[in-house]
Amino acid sequence: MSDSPSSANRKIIHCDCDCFYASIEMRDDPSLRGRPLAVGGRPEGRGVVATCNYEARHFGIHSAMPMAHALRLCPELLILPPAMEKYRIASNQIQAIMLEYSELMEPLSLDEAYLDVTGSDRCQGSATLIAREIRARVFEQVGITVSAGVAPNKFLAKIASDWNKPDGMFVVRPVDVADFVSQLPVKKLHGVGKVTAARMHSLGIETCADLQTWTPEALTRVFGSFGDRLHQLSHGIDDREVNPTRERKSISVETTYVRDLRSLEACRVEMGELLAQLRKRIARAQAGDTMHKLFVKLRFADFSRTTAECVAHTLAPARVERLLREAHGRSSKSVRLMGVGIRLGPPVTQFELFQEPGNEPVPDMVDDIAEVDDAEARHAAPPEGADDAPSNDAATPGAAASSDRSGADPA
Ligand code: TTP
Ligand code: MG
Ligand code: MG
Repeated sequence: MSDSPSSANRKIIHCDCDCFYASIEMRDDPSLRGRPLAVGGRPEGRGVVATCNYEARHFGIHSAMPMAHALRLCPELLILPPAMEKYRIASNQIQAIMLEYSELMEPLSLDEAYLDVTGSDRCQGSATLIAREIRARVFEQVGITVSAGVAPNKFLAKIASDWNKPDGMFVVRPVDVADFVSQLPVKKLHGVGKVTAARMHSLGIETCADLQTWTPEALTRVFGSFGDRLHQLSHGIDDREVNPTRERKSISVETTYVRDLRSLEACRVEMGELLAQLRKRIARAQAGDTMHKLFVKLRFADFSRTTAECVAHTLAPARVERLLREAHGRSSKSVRLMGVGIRLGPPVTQFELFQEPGNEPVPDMVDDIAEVDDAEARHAAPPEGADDAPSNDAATPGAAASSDRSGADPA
C-alpha cells in the first residue's frame, strides 16, 4: 500500500448507507419493511424527521421535515425514535470493512466515508471491484445496503454514490470525467445552496458546462473567494486528499451586520435566523449527537470580541438566549458581528436535538457559563469568514458561515 500519488490518478470510493437509521430499524424488525417509516422526534412536540425509508419518500417526506408535517403527508407513517447506539455499532462495522481495503479511510458521518484505494492491491487493484465487494460484505455482515461512488476524486465520488441510490453504484472513470461533469446541474456542487444557485440561474448558469465558459477571474468577481473553487469543480478538479485523521471540532455560523445591532433585543431577533442556519448545518454534518458545548460570540463596534459558552447537548433557544445576554452584558458598545456555534466531542447518548427545543429534560448537569478571553476565543474559532464549505451565504454580502475543522472540507 503506497501513499496516494498525484491527484489526477487517484481512485476514490465514497460509500453512503441507504436511509441509514431506517435501514437499521428495518433490519432489526423485518415487519417494518415495505411500509412507510420515519425515524426521528415525536410529532406532538416539534420533532423532526432524522430520516425515512424510501417508501416514506414517495409521500414527499424527507430529513429535517417536521414530523407533524410528515404525518399529514402520510397518516399511516410509522415513527420510531432514534437508537443511536445501534447506528454507531453498525457504523463501526462498516468502517472496519472499508479499512480492510485501505487505511486511507475518512468518515464524514456515521453513514458515509471516503476510501482512497489508489495503492490497494485488493481485487486486482480495481476500485470498481473493491466497491462492489464492500457493498456485498456490508449487506452480508451488517444487514443493510450501501451505495457507492467510484471516481478519480472526492467531489465526483460523492456525487457518484448518490447517482444510483438506493442500493446502487456508479463509476466515473477518468475518461468519463469531462462528460459527466459538464451535464451536472450547478446545485450538485458542494457549497452551492439555494441563494448561490438562484444567482447563477439569473446569470444563465444552469450546468457545469455553463460555468466552464466563465474565467476564474469572472467567477471571482461575482462569487468572491468561492470563484476559484467553482472554476475547478466545474472542470471536475478536486485535489483534496482523503484524510483519515480529520476531526471536526466545532460547527458555527456568524454574520457581520451591515448596520450594527444597537440593542439586546435587536440581537435576539437576528439570533433566530442564525440559529436556524446553525440547525441546518448541524443536520447536514449529522453532528447532533456529538454536541458538547454551545457558544455565542460577539464582536462589538470597537472590534473587541467576547465568547460566552456553556456545556450543552442540545440547541435549546433558552440557553442560547442566556449566553447572548451574558456576552452582550460585557460591553456597552453596539454589536457588529454575532455568531453561534457548538463544540463537538465524542457522541453523547441523548438524542435531544430532534426533540422539542427547550422542552427536553434538563439533565443534572449545571450550565457552566465560562468567559473565554479574546485570545482563547480567537484560538478556538476560525478566522472570520473562513468557510469550510462556502455556504449559501457566500453570495450574501456581510454574511459568513464558518465551521472549523482540522482538515479539508466535506465534499
Ligand atoms: P444521509 O446519508 O444524508 O441520509 P440517509 O442515509 O438517511 O438516506 P440516503 O439513502 O439518502 O443516504 O444521513 C445519514 C443519517 O444521518 C440518516 O439516516 C439520519 C441522520 N440524519 C439526521 O439525523 N438529520 C438529517 O437532517 C440528515 C440529513 C441525516
Ligand atoms: Mg445515507
Ligand atoms: Mg450520509
